[in-house]
Formats: sequence, structure tokens, C-alpha cells
Amino acid sequence: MDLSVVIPVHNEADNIQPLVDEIVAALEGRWEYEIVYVDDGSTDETLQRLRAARAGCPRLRILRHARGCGQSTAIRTGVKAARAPVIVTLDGDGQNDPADIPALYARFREARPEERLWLVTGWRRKRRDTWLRRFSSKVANGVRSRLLGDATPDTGCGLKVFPREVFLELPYFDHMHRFLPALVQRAGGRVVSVPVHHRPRERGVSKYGVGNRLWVGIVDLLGVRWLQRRACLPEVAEVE
Ligand SMILES: Nc1nc2c(ncn2[C@@H]2O[C@H](COP(=O)(O)OP(=O)(O)O)[C@@H](O)[C@H]2O)c(=O)[nH]1
Ligand SMILES: [Mg+2]
Repeated sequence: MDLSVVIPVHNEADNIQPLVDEIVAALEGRWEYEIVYVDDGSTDETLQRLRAARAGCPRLRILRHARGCGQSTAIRTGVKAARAPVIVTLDGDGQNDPADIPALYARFREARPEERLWLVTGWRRKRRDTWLRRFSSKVANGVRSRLLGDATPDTGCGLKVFPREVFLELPYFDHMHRFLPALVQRAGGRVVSVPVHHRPRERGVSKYGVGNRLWVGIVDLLGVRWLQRRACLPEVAEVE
């Protein structure tokens, strides 16, 4: 198996089938892949819709958290369960375009191992969100990139490609998915941003606002700063 596509969802019932269809259209016949949905304690019909989608798509696997644990934890659950060595993550709301996956995966594969390219992340050049969301995201991305020096213009994009093993070695905390570039660099890897499409949300409602993104984000920023300071990459050689 080449790729595991991991999708965390919370109350995204109407987005399930359209997104599954788009992923299949983008990947079928090109690679061996699976689609791993993690239903994070949804209270709408997300689970029923996932079951229905699986009936028409045997590549689809469904994992479920009994209670909502947040997006980072859902991603981690999916990565742990994944069978492929390479993971693609994607938002479950349809704002990321699965047609961008092949370009990101190609960029990941063209790197030689000694380049240590451990994360290819989407860069939403043209955000299709409300004015307030675009503005708060711009501020947050500016502050974060300055404070962490992670040289990444957009860490909030759900589209990312990375090795499964690398992700599972990273320090884990709720909301870590917004800091993957800094965490990967801390582990000794390189990160590349690739422009991707972004689409307006057509169905369902956004789960994040200024209250639960910006303020939590500031606390997390300080935490990641601390992690950076407490890092040391040993050069290890086995002595004969
Ligand atoms: N597992 C899980 N996924 C979530 C949670 N909140 C949001 N998501 C998913 O994360 C993705 C992005 O969320 P969204 O509300 O669209 O955020 P926005 O695009 O930044 O406004 C969607 O697939 C959501 O279903 C959560 O608490 N748990
Ligand atoms: Mg969204």
C-alpha cells in the first residue's frame, strides 16, 4: 500500500459522500491507497453516512471516538491505524480539493532520503473564507512564523503529506496539528509548502472561531517555543 488518506471529522454528515467520491476520482488507478475516516464523537448522521459510503467504496475504513477528543487526537488515531508508510491528511469539510493530492505526493516522492523532506504542506494562496477568518488567520500565521521561525506561510491547511513513522515520533498534544512544520523541523526534518486550491464551505458549519483558535493558539505557541528550546538532535554512531 502506498498511501493512507486520513480525515478527521466532527459533524460533517453532508460532506462525507461528495468528498469520498472526489478522493477516489483523484487517486484510483494511480496508487494503492486506503481512506481512513476518524469520526470524532459526531452527534449528527456522520457515522451513518460513512457506513453508506463504505458500502460503495471498500477502500474506506471507519474509526470512531466515543466522545469528541479534538482534531489532533482524531488525526493521531487515524495515523496509528494507517497501513501505508505515507499519510495524506485532508479536512473533512470539502474545503481542501482532493485533486491537489497527486501534486503534493509527487513532491514528497521526488525528494531523495538525504534531503530529509518529512513534510509537504498545502499553502492556501487564495483563502475562500469570511473576512474575519482570513484576517485572524493572517495575524496568527504572521505571529507564529516569526516566533517559531518555521518558514511556513500557512500551517492551518488540512492538506499535508508525511511519513507515518515521523508523525508518531512527534510530541503529542491537543492542537498539535497546527504546529506540524515546527515540530518536524525540531525532529530534524525539512518542510516544503506547495500552493493548493481552497474552496468555500458548501455544507455544514465551521467548528472553529476566534475564541477557540486564537487564544488557545497563543498558549500553544508558547508551548511549542518551549519544546524547541528543549530539543537536541544527537549525531549517533555505533562504535565497533
Ligand atoms: N475530529 C475532529 N475534527 C474536527 C473537530 N473540529 C473540526 N474538525 C474537522 O476539522 C476540519 C476543519 O474544520 P473546520 O470547522 O472546517 O475549520 P476551518 O476550515 O478552519 O474553519 C473539518 O474536517 C472538521 O470536521 C474536532 O473537534 N474533532
Ligand atoms: Mg473548513
